[in-house]
Amino acid sequence: MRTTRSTTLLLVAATAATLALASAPASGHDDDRADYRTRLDPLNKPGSEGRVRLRVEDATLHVRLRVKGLDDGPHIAHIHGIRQAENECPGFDADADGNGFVDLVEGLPSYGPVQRTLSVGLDDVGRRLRYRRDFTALDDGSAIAALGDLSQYAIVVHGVDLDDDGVVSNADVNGDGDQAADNEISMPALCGEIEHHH
Ligand SMILES: [Ca+2]
Ligand SMILES: [Ca+2]
Ligand SMILES: [Ca+2]
Ligand SMILES: [Cu+2]
Repeated sequence: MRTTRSTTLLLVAATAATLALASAPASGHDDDRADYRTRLDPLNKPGSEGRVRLRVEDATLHVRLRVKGLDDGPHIAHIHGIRQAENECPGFDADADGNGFVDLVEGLPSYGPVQRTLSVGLDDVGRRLRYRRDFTALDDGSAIAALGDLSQYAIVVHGVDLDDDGVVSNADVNGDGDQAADNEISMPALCGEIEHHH
């Protein structure tokens, strides 16, 4: 189990532009406050729903996330995207292998790589999520300000029970060694495009 989880975390993390641990000190003087919100819509988990509110204040990102209708098990959440790129939630035309699920990799052209992980490892577990968290850096160590306008990004909540055992845990449901198409932990459950909230 430990090995499986570690492998999965690496897979998810590998979608980030960089894993650099060295962090540049926050350099901005961004004293503006900007509010955003997202409605999360089901991608591979029908019946799920969620809302995220985000506020960028000075150099801090405040996040309030609520999701319900999930399968039991761990749910990783990310801000995905690239500045000035296509930062959208995929439709089912993104299901390139036709297996009925838009997996993490198939969705990347739409929502882009991971910029900020909102979850705490695999500790956000259960059928519903509810948390408030503050962040002062992106996953690559850059200041939050490097994201720019958050309406260029999307939020993805991962974790779908694919083998119907009632829990998100299997990183390779078909047992073929490929941990993308049928990975319960990285499988996107919901996605929402971030919008300004005035
Ligand atoms: Ca697929
Ligand atoms: Ca399962
Ligand atoms: Ca597989
Ligand atoms: Cu993600």
